[in-house]
Amino acid sequence: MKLTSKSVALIPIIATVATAAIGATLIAPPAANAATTLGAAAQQSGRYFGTAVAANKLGDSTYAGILNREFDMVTAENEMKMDATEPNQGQFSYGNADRIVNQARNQGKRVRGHALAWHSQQPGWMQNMSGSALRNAMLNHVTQVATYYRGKIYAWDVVNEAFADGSGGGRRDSNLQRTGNDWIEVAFRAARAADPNAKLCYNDYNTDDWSHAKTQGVYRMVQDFKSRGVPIDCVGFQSHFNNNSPVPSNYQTTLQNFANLGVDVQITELDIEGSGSTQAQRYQTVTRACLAVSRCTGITVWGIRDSDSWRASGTPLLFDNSGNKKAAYNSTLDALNAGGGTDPTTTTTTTTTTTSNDPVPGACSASVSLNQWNEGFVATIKVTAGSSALRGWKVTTTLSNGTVTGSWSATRSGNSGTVTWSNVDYNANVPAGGSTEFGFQGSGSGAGLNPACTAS
Ligand code: 9MR
Repeated sequence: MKLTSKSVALIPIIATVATAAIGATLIAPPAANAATTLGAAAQQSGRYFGTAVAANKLGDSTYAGILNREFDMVTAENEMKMDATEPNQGQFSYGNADRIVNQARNQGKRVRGHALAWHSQQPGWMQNMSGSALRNAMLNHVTQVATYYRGKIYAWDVVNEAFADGSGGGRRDSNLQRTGNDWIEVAFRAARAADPNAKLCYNDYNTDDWSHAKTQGVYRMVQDFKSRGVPIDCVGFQSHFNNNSPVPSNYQTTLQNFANLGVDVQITELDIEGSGSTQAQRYQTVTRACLAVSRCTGITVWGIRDSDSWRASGTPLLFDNSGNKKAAYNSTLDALNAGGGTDPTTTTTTTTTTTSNDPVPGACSASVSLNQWNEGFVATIKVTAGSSALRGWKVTTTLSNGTVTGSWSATRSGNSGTVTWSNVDYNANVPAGGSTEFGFQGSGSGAGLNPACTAS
């Protein structure tokens, strides 16, 4: 029997078998009991539906009412950016970000962190920095903020908007970029060390059209990171659309091609200027594209009511200024309730680690992953238990021509020559065969660290 998508939709039980057999992509029929909120509707296919939140609006009862009812993921619109969290160098300020994080978590919602490193919205003290001072300041910022929120963040936008617009497909010029092309991967490694369980994303705009040079540039970077074991888990597509920057016809292809690299994809800042059925249709197109890509794990809109938007005059959101649901809300909800097809993606993950000694029963081994630039380095040390669990561990490293300037997830003795590291409370216990990581940054050379581990 030859199945058309129309006949399959009418006989869903057979459709499951047919999908497996012919590898087709099908949209499932609407659920019998359709969900009535965006979050609940997205959860039916294991996805989330989130919004950007502003701390100073949490006291607005209309705003908070919609937030609590509709969304199951939250992004701080500005409160976790570098200027907000480190207004003076070395002085961290988490008050407004905490209000958003605590409100979300108290309501059972998850949090996307936005953003650890960005050329924009840097605090004044950072804007004037360069070279290794800036590199170290950036890394310290990533480490401190990700450590502070460890365990509370579903996914971090580790680096935001690092690629240039236009035809070249290369990096954007910025003070961070001028510290060396490896600044992005170094930031990702520092974020991984600080919060090993958060998904780590690269986030950008104008990367929705597969044929654009910028999209291709980001794609090549993610491909390179995956092939070299740089810890990246996801790519965020901001997806700010209007008539000058419409939803491209190949949007789903873009999401799928990135997913095929072995990363999750997320729509992170969705808004679509317009009104009525045209806007509703476009929201539905975007929602369906995510649902059709199994590794598209969720959608976040960039605000709640039109009046909350960074471009309010374009009425780009799902609720009007009074908090009423718009046609775009209904079309989005319907698309979520209709569920998603599946894609034939297979996942491969490549991790490159230099192992310096193999674990033996009851003992441990340590290996190093080093990022060296002209004047400094970041080292991530992986501690792996042998065939017995560890209750504590010590690692020694050798720094012949370098000095430690900062570290995370270990207690340190010394800062050059032979440096001894021992576990902190939360990473003392390592199950048999399991591993944990700590890291440090330094000036000079990190060559020849030669880490050695002993159980303690
Ligand atoms: O919505 C944010 C707005 O309130 C800020 O003034 C602006 C400052 O840069 O940032 C807006 O959010 C941006 C996001 O952080 C990154 N992608 C583009 C978003 C819209 O400009």
